Parts: sequence; C-alpha cells; structure tokens
Amino acid sequence: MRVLLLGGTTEASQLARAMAEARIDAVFSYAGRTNAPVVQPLPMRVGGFGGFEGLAEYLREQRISHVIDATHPFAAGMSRNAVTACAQMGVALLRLERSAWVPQAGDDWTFLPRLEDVPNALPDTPARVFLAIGKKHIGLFAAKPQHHYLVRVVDAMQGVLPLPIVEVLVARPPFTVEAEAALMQRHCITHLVCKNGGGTGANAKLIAARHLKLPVFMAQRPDLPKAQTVSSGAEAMDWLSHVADRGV
Ligand code: 3Y8
Ligand code: NAP
Repeated sequence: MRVLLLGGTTEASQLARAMAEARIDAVFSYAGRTNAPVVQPLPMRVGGFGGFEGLAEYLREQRISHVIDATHPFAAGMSRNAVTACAQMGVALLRLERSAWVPQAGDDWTFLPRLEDVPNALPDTPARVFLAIGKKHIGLFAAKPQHHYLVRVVDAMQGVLPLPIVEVLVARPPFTVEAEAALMQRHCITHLVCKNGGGTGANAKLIAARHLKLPVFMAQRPDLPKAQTVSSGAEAMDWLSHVADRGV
C-alpha cells in the first residue's frame, strides 16, 4: 500500500501524524500556496500535479495505491481532479471532509451560495469589513469600494489591492477567540466575511463575532463530485487498516 495524502488542513496534518506513527508508506502533498507550509512527519511534495492528467501520471509513476483527499472544502479543483484521476487509474480514493459550521444561539449569520455573492449582500452604507478569506478572492470586494476593509493573509502580498480603503494583516492561522475579539474591537469591525470551512482551525473568529454581536456573511461550500467520504482522521485510519488487511 502506498498513500498520497492531499493536505493543507488541520485534519490532514493530524492524519499525517497518525499515518507516520503507523509507519504507513505515504506522501504528503501541498499546492505550494504559502511560503513556508507546516512541515509534515511524512515525505512531502509541493506544487500542482498539472491537472487531472498530471495527477493520473503521478499516481502511475509513484505506484500510489490509495489517495486520501484531506484538502480544504473550498479546494474544489483539487478534489474534482482527484475523483477523475483515481477513477481513470483504478486507485482507491477517500475524502476526509470536516463538517460545515452551523449557527448557534446568538449567531447573526447570513449564508451566501458563493463568495462571489457576498459583496452584493453587504450594506451600501460605509462599514468596516473584516475579510478573513485569504487573498485569492479579495478582488471581488472592489464592487463595494465604500467600505473600510481589514484583509488577513498568510504571507505578505506584492502589488496594490483593488480596494481604496484597506488594511492588510499578515498572520498565520489558527487564532484564539481572545485574539480574534481584540482584533475586531481594535479595528472597530462591523461585519465579518468568511467561508464555511468548518473545522477548529478557523472557528475562533466566529465565536468572537458571537460575543461581539457582529453579523457574519458566510460563503457556502462549492459542490463536489461524489466520493467515499469520512469526517474524522480515525475513520480514515480505519479505512487504511481495512485496505491494508486486504493486502491491496
Ligand atoms: C497552503 C499550509 C495545518 C493546516 C492549517 C484549517 C485551518 C489554519 C483557517 C482566517 C481564515 C483561509 C486560508 C485558512 C485556514 C488552517 C490550515 C487554514 C483560512 C494553510 C496552508 C496553506 C494554506 C492556503 C491558504 C489559502 C487561503 C486559505 C488562509 C501551511 C496555512 C483564508 C481559508 O496566501 C494564500 O494564497 C493563501 C491561500 C488557500 C485561501 C485563499 O483563497 O487565500 N488557505 N493555508 C496549502 C498548500 O499549499 O497546499 O502554510 O502550513 C493551511 C491552513 N489554513 O496544517 O495546521 O484546516 O482550515 N487558510 C478559509 O478557511 O477561509 C484563514 O484568516 O480567519
Ligand atoms: P484548488 O483551487 O482546489 O486547486 C487549484 C490547483 O492547485 C489544483 O488544481 C492543483 O493544481 C493545486 N493543488 C491544490 N491543492 C493541492 C495539493 N494539496 N497538492 C498539490 N496540488 C494542489 O485549491 P486551493 O483552494 O487553491 O487550495 C490550495 C491548498 O490550500 C490546498 O492544499 C488546500 O487544502 C489548502 N487550503 C485551501 C483553503 C481555501 O480556502 N481554498 C483553505 C485552507 C487550506 P494542478 O491542477 O496543477 O494539479
């Protein structure tokens, strides 16, 4: 058995530790989106594969027998390619996907089908908006230039942002509830924008928003093609031990 673990999430890093302890022959894969990704206890590869064709070729060349897709729920392109390439190569695929966040008492959440729908949902009167969505989709908010934006990214960015009133915060998640609340109070934030990433690595801002009684505008996850899916690392380890017992 030789496993390709598509990573980039808290759950992927937790699973990598369990797989390393179990001495499973595996490779951990990053896209290479950040300058210094967390080092993993498995051999790592960094960078795209070159579409589903490149991934299929990688599976063949590296004699990968099993793929675990533990990428972020918004990494839809990678997940789609994994389904296509694994079907094409007859390689077993398991998706590890954490549950979506659901609002609790005291939460003031507005769900939008996609990130693209968020700017239109923001008020027209000038507000102070915290964009906790990384850097890929910041340009969407040029549609509402009247707001003061606080943008948080993992690595410093080059070039000028298409937002006339913007502050950029370079910080690596995860964060604590206290730090998130202090940040939003310091910047007099009136609205929080985020994705429904789920998990524990990014939910502190939601708890802080609840305490501060701030409205949250949350993009729902993209649809993914069907695949065998589990929601915990333990279930993923069970899947691996089951296939290992079968000697495949
Ligand atoms: C490169 C690997 C681990 C994984 C940690 C999780 C938790 C912290 C929360 C906020 C939201 C955001 C962002 C975020 C979180 C975890 C997890 C998660 C959100 C790293 C990582 C990589 C990335 C890529 C990066 C994206 C960006 C998104 C920042 C490592 C730290 C906003 C998603 O600069 C860029 O281009 C960043 C791009 C994709 C979304 C975007 O569109 O900008 N993640 N994040 C992975 C790779 O190269 O394959 O650097 O160590 C991983 C983690 N990010 O091992 O503990 O599991 O969710 N990541 C979002 O949820 O909205 C931050 O600021 O509050
Ligand atoms: P994406 O849009 O689904 O994928 C775009 C391309 O990036 C893929 O087609 C693939 O390139 C490459 N890629 C993505 N994940 C990869 C991986 N783990 N290993 C190797 N190549 C990968 O992906 P994304 O949303 O940019 O996310 C990139 C990475 O950041 C993923 O590891 C994801 O888990 C992590 N992440 C993303 C978010 C988010 O909000 N999107 C949040 C937290 C963490 P090729 O087509 O060339 O193979």
